[in-house]
Amino acid sequence: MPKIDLVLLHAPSVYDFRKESILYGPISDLVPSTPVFELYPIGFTTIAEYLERHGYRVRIVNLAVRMLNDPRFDPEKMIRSLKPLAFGIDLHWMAHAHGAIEVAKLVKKHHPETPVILGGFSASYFHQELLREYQVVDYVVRGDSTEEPMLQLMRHIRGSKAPSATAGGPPLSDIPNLAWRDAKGEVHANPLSYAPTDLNHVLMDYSYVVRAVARDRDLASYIPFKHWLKYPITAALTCRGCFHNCHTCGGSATTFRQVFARRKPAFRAPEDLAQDIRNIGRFSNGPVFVLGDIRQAGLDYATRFLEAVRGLNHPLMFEFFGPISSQFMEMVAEAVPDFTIEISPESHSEEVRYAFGRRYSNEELERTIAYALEAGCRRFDLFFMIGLPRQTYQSVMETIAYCEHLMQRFDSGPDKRLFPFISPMAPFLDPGSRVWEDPEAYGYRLLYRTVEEHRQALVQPSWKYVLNYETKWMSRDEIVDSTYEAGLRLNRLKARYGLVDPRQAEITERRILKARRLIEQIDDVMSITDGGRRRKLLRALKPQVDGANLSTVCEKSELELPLGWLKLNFHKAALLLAGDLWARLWRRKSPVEVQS
Ligand code: B12
Ligand code: SF4
Repeated sequence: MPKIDLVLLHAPSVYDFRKESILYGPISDLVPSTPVFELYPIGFTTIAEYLERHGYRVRIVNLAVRMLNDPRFDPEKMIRSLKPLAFGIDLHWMAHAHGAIEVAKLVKKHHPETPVILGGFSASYFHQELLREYQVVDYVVRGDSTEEPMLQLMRHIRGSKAPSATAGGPPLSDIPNLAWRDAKGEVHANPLSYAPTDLNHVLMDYSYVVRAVARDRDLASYIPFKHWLKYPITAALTCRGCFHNCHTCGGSATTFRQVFARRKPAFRAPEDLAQDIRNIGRFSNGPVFVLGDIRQAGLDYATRFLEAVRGLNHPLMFEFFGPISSQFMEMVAEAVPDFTIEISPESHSEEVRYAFGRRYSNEELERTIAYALEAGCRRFDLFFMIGLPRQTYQSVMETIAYCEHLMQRFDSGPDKRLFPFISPMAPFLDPGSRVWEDPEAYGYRLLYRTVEEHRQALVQPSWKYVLNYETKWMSRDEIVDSTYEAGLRLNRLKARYGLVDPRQAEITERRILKARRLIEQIDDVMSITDGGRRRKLLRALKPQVDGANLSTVCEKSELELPLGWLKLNFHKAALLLAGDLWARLWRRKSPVEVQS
């Protein structure tokens, strides 16, 4: 088997989550992952595909999902067995501050000479601290587009390992976006000079993953999240960057400009985006989530995209950043009849919504819902959030009352397609967001600032102590209390309006009440000053804590579209693989090798 050049490792949020007793709370209820945040960045697949296209061999190992799915899986043994030229670890989401560093330590323990490369949004933001404070990190590749800088870094690494006669590769100081430590321990950050203005250089259709799974005979390491085989949702990315400036978002226009040197979003050509979706349909019948509002690049872009996907017989999920006109809704419905929509008004209160950075009224929102349902939208998800500027406990409860108003208006008949959800902004306020940079100006108090503080926060016994912020309007206690109370009320409403099965609602209610009791018990234990006793008591709570950790305020299945039994198209995937195998055999016979 040819040698692997790069292994991309995705760590769990907290490395030893299987041993620690942590009440994670509803921090991941509204995304496909569990609180371990086992989903790896889409960028793993684009980096891997780009490097493979240039003659490097890359393997993805989702340690988090393997640890979740198999209690006997030993991540250290796995890391020891891998012998690539370099390891890459994502610190994209700050929630991985613990796991990513612990995995880097394990890599260095077993492969002290092998370079460890970190990348992703949070690594980019904290590159100085990471290289200064953690000797286990050798490089940070900054930016939202690292395929080309990674290629240059791999050339450097391969060159430095080669016998001197053939050594090559650019010097570290020439690699765009790279931050590195020299022999004297000094940290250097090369300019962020690579921020491509389009996404034509990357392939975003998962074909690399399908091929790599067969080649490495290791489906278990490539699975994106725990239940993916049951619910194979995939994503298609319209762009990198954003035109908007929601104040708590670490992926806002301001953050992209300041942290990734991106002046405006880079869009995938609409026809390529449509082709990505068609390619996904070659191996999966599951829904495709079109990430980023397709109207962001203008109506012409959206129209071209809809034209290019016209007739697609595949469930598409669209996210829209604001109200939608009836004409546009009809255009969507006409092009892709099997579509769902999600919008995040964040609060029922227009004052809070405005203070968050979203400027539209409830009237516009309700009109949008009405148009969508009328146009045949299969389902409409509404997302509300807790922990916003100007939001009080009372205001959160009013959001739930507003949800009832919406259910009365749209869900009271047999047609139940409007689904509201609520969750806290957790575990962290985003690094690099406007609020992060100037918390007081927005009424926030930031409790942790450094990677190390976040790393330690993540192993606190309950999510209340993990949260890195509180606001002028709500303390951490109130954020937690309002979350559970809102969860309880919304769950009862959903049962009343027939959006969830009453038996399921009862289970959810019991789980919320249990989580609430546990929070109180943990608070009591935390007030004990004897550290040894405190640890012992917390450990004793672990079985109960584990039982309360999954899907606290709503069931994951509430987010899912009902699918037929055949979600992964094994037949088509096999044909895809056969085609690929044939191409590779043919290439092996060809005298022209791919040059790096
Ligand atoms: C799409 C998206 C998602 C998708 C994930 C899709 C995926 N698998 O990547 C979903 C909806 C599932 C999601 C979930 C979450 N998200 Co999100 N998400 C986004 C969003 C809207 C776009 C991200 C994007 O464009 N990525 C594309 C590009 C930029 O990244 P990429 O291709 O994956 O990776 C490139 C670089 O980042 C880098 N890179 C990444 N990893 C690595 C590793 C190495 C070694 C290297 C060298 C480079 C590298 O190179 C890649 C290729 O060029 C952003 C907001 C925004 N406007 O950016 C928020 C954002 C990234 N998410 C955020 C958060 C907080 C979350 C959650 C923690 C929320 C929650 N509590 O549930 C979860 C985490 C889920 C998990 N890991 O299990 C924050 C992150 C802030 C931070 N610094 O921590 C953001 C910035 C804004 C927000 N609040 O939503 N998210
Ligand atoms: S939350 Fe706002 S700023 Fe962040 S990605 Fe979404 S629309 Fe853009």
